[in-house]
Amino acid sequence: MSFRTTTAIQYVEDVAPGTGALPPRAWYASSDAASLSLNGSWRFRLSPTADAEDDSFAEPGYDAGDWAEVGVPGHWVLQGHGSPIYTNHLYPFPVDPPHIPTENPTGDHLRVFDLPDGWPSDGGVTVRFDGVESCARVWLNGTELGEFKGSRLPHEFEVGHLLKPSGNVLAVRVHQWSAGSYLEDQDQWWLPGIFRDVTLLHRPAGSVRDFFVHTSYDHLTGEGTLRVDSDVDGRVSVPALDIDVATGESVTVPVEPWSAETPKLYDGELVTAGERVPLRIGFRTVVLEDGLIKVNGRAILFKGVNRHEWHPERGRALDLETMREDVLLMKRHNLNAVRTSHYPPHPAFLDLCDEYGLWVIDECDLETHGFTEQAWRDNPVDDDRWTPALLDRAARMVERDKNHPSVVFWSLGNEAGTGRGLTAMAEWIHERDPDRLVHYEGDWNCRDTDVYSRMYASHAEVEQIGRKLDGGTHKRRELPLIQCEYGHAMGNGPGGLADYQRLYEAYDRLQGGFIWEWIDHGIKHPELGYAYGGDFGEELHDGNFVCDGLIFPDRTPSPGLVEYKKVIEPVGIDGDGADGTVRVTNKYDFADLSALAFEWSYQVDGETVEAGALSVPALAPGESADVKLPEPPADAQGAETQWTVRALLAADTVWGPKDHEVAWGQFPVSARPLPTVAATDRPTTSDRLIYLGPASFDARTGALKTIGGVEVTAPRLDVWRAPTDNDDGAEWQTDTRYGMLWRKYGLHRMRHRLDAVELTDDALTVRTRVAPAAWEVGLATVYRWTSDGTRLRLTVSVTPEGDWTVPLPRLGIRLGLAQADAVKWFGGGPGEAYPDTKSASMLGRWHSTVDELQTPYVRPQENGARADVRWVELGGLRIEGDPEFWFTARRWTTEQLDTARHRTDLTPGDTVWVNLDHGQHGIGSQSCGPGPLPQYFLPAEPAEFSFVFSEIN
Ligand code: IPT
Repeated sequence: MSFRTTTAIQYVEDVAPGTGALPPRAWYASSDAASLSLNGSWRFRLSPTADAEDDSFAEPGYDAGDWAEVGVPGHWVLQGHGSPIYTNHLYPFPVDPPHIPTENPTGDHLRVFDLPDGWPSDGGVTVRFDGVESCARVWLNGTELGEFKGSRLPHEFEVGHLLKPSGNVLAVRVHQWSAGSYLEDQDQWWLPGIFRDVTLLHRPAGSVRDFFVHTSYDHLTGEGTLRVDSDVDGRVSVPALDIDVATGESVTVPVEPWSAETPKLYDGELVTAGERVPLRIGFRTVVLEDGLIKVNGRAILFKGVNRHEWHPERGRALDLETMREDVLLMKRHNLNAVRTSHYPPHPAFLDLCDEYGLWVIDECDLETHGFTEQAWRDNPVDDDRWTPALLDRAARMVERDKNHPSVVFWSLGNEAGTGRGLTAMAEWIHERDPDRLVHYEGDWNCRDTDVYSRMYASHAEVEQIGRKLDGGTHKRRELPLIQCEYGHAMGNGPGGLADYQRLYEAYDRLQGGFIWEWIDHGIKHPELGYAYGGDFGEELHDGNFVCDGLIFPDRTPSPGLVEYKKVIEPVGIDGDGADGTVRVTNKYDFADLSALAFEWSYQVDGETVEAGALSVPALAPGESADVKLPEPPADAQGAETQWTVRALLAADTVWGPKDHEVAWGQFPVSARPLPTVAATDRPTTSDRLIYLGPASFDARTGALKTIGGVEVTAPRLDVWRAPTDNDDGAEWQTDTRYGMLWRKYGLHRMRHRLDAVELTDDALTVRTRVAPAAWEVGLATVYRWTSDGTRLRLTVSVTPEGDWTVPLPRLGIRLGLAQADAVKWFGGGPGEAYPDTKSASMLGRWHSTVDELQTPYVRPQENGARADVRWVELGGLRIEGDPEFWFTARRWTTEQLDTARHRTDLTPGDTVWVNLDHGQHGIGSQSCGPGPLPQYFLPAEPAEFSFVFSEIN
């Protein structure tokens, strides 16, 4: 005897995509057909299993008065019902496809609505769900419409025959887990709910059902061809082009082409007997030719990013303004491409990409990454039973998004291994839309794809591929490379972007890449600030691996985005300060430089003394020109001088205001005079103190106590930094995870042995050995203090002892100041920089505060260093470096920073801790990809560096 009544919920575990839905079609907003948004507050009831409740709630007259309410679009786990779960690739349930756990949070949603006055009575009506995670069963007025899976894809049902003028009851039962969950193992939060719009669409008699706008652009003739196929006949007009043709008919006229840089859209209209549909038409041709991805005859270079949909309070339920914010931020940071990792985005996002100009890789809602744990056994993409579901997903993406000029690639999905199902998807897509290319990274033989795509390949391998020395199948050798993911923006980083960009620009075969990823998926949390994996008591989770974006959860740009903006700037500005010329290179693929205004300025010790306009020809893409700079202002004796040349928007554009900075370059004229201090003062002792110039020291330890009236916690050698996510590295990278090795070798618990305090005629010298317990390695460290009576110079000499097998995190001194707030410096800024993340560090005079110097990484870690600092003033001291140094100041110690899990764990103390570093280890990308390149390592080597301290009044 069987007690489990499975029939009612069989669909949940059915590998089939669903039943009852209409065939997929283009997503558009009609000009004249009525529609009714069903977004808003819905009645909601959460059950622990799929079959805990019967379906009587769908019957008209059901009293849901005591149910809770949730907002649609939304995720119930972000609205007080249950909790989110974060796993990277592990399925948070036993892997036994297509079965899912008995514990299957199920949300019954109810919405009662009236038709607005004047709602037409002719034709049909559909209800469209733009996104429901992960499986839904739908009823209208007690009649079941069907069920579906495919969370980030639209599903539409015919409902005209069921509608009443008032009191309509739309009932939706949503299951968190379903067979579909096996296909949706993307690295992100599991967030059930009706998270995109629900809309009622009137379909007048004779209305368009589906249409396909085909455009192309012939770069030789300058003509565009348009043909709109529609399954209901009608006419197509484009007034600006004098086009008025029947559907199905081709027309060729001179046009301005569409590109991400010049997103020319023509407004048109498709008119059938029953409906008018606005069209936004972009003419462009995407081909693979000569082994290159070409648009409108030119090879393009992707300067892209992977974008998940994210909002810190609403999860993947994004409003239009948030989507626009993403696009504007991307445009303002010189990005030209988005991969919609790892599912089709809200369709309005693609409208924005068309309008503002971004190349799009539109990715299907498919990932089966968790099967990697069982060597891909039972992988649904290699099991024919699942193929209909895969094809359904491919069709729902392509049909929905096919009319967007911004979409140049269809991507089959992400991290799904290999298999016949993927081949079937690729074949169907190629057949349905031969005018776009197909992407999938998991296919290193490029069996199904039109591009060789990789993720996190090292610089060396990328270069090999660029040089066509990588081998591979015959087909692959004929294809260009893109890195669909690289530069892992988790925490501090990613490092090494400039080095990748140099390769992308050097080799034709390399057509750029997409940083992983756009935004940290932190969830706003009352106690933790932003929550990440594990903060909701998940049984399995991957911690802060979900916070790996170029922008913070609140969408403030992180230093990684500022760095990327500089690295991918579309204008090269290189100069020679000595001969006063600047070489300007147009790195756009399509646009000339006429939209930009150039400006020169001249700095003396970082301060701008003169500035003016620089006239630069409107260079065509790829062209360079040498432009003469004006005569430099009268020589500033004994000062460091330089030119800065900036490219700014010449006028307001749709994405940025006039004077928005697009690119810049700096070139030195005269070098910095290094600070000197004549060692004329003689150390004296009295009581328990030693005096030298403005300073006092502890006579027994030689520790600095005061500089003039400023109390100082004595500087000591410091080699420790709170490991970044990239220092720690991903768990699967076992060999060179320095975050772990540094801890193993005790660099976070160095002891300072005092060997000697020596007074001589002109110096106080303190000899020490800095070393960790348990190990024989150490750093013999000598502090030598001299003074000319007003200024105090410290020279630190470091000699490594023993066999150092790891680089140092940092090398410098740390001191404490009793009081400090405002900070002024001459050096790199305004933001943070590290050896391999300092392209955007601009040499100048900057000011900030100790609090503002902190970079708010969601998981606290080393941050906030300023590079190439000549001098800094804070806490009543001026500190000059010989040579330039890295400056960091914070209200907590490195040790406190290291133990904090969230920003809210950091409590400001009384002391401001200041690190003055001679060196920093690079950042790299090892939280998922390669570590720093060798040239950014900080090896344990003999070093000597000095600082000059003086009191400022
Ligand atoms: C890669 C995934 O494609 C992406 O979704 C994300 O998880 C990223 O890693 C890391 O944040 S897969 C990786 C194992 C190479």
